[in-house]
Amino acid sequence: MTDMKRALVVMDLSSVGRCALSVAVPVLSCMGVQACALPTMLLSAHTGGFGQVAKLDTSAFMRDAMAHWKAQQLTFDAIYIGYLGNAGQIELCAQLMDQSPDAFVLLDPVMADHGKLYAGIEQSRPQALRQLIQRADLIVPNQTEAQLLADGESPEALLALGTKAALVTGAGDRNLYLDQAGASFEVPFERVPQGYPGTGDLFASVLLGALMCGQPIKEATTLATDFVQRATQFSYDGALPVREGVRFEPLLHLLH
Ligand code: PXL
Repeated sequence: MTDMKRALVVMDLSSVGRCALSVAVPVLSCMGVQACALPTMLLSAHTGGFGQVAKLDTSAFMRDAMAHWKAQQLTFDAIYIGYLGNAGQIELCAQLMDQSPDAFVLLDPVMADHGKLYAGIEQSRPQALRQLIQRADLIVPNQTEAQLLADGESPEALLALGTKAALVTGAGDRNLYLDQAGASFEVPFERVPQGYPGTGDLFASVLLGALMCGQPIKEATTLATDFVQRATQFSYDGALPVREGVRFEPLLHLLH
């Protein structure tokens, strides 16, 4: 039996609030993918709603981990990049791609939502991320991130940045896919009246899990869209505090 596929998941570990690694690792595990976590930051909670959080930048650890994997010739089937602790980690991500040249690269350019950059993300981030976008197989910006990256132009402008494909989440009430081969489709969804932190992480994690299990992009997008819709509805119906994120744990079995 060949070993299960493994994904390197490069994003923060936030203790409270259900985002980033706290979402990606359980989702990928549940879907039968080995999730190898590389934390870019340690935080006591995500940055949207818990005041002044405790933070540790783990860039030095990232470098040591990468050197270890290089020495051991460890590579990954996919590299999933999300929230980065600082712009310097962009270069580390480029080196990770060099170390696993055959990896499928999923880049979530996490930096903004609802029309503005997240607290602590520098203005130059959209420009700086272009270095990774040109090497990505798939990027999954939300509407705000797509506009920042494409300078307000239409989603097609994202492809000009060199990524093989782009999936813009929450473009109106639909998720919109387009790729260099000229394919495109939309998956509509119904928004609950409340936005939750971590929904982008949940979406991208389910999407990657499905792709790594061999599902075609349209099926994978539909699965991820439906799962996020269901989880947000579940959280909304339960009147859960928004800053706690989406309560996906009781629904994980649906991905198994
Ligand atoms: O879900 C995106 C995200 C990831 N990581 C951290 C965040 C956010 C969004 O606010 O604060 C630390």
